[in-house]
Amino acid sequence: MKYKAVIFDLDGVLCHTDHLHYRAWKQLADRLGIPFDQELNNQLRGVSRMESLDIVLRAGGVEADLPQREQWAAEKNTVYAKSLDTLTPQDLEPSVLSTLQTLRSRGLLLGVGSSSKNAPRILERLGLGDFFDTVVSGLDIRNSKPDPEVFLLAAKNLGTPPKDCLVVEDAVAGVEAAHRGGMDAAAMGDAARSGAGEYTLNEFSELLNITAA
Ligand code: B16
Ligand code: MG
Repeated sequence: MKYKAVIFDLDGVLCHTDHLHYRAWKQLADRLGIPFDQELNNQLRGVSRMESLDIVLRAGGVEADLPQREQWAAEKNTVYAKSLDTLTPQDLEPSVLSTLQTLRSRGLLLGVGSSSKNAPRILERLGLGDFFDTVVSGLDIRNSKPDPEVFLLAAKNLGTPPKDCLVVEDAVAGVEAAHRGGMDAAAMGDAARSGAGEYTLNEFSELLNITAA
């Protein structure tokens, strides 16, 4: 097989919480008088919470010191984290679960590499709390995508050299992180529309063909 392990991004790949991020950022931006739309929300994909806040503030021409920025980031996260209570295993698409199960049955190691500090909780809510061989989240890293740290740590935990890992990503920053870590990437969503990655996935189950080669 071409790969020994597959490392999945979480938001935009295994599940879709963009609308929840959007609502939480919009609520903060509205309060601060900063125009916030889907285009700006797209720029926050795969980017850490504090870096996301800085992008929003820059777009609105707002400057603030670190304590104030930390308070705003926490405010956004309170709204976002509360909204995660609405997630259930039904939010995991059946084709995603069956593809993951088939990949595992073929002997591939499966990991998650997410910038989100909420990743363990999201996986728990989706019923995937114990599924993956490793979960590396925003809680475990210092540098967020496009830095390769999240994927390199996942590969290390899996005991698999980067060249034998395939990363699945929806963010251009995430595909760049995979490449900087020496890994191939399969792109979905926004990253696919940008033409990033060695492969483009129209359907999640197409991973079965890519990894079988
Ligand atoms: P949190 P991923 C990323 O998750 C999201 O795409 C990004 O929009 C978010 O800002 C980031 O997590 C941090 O999330 O505030 O929950 O720590 O796509 O890398 O799974
Ligand atoms: Mg993502």
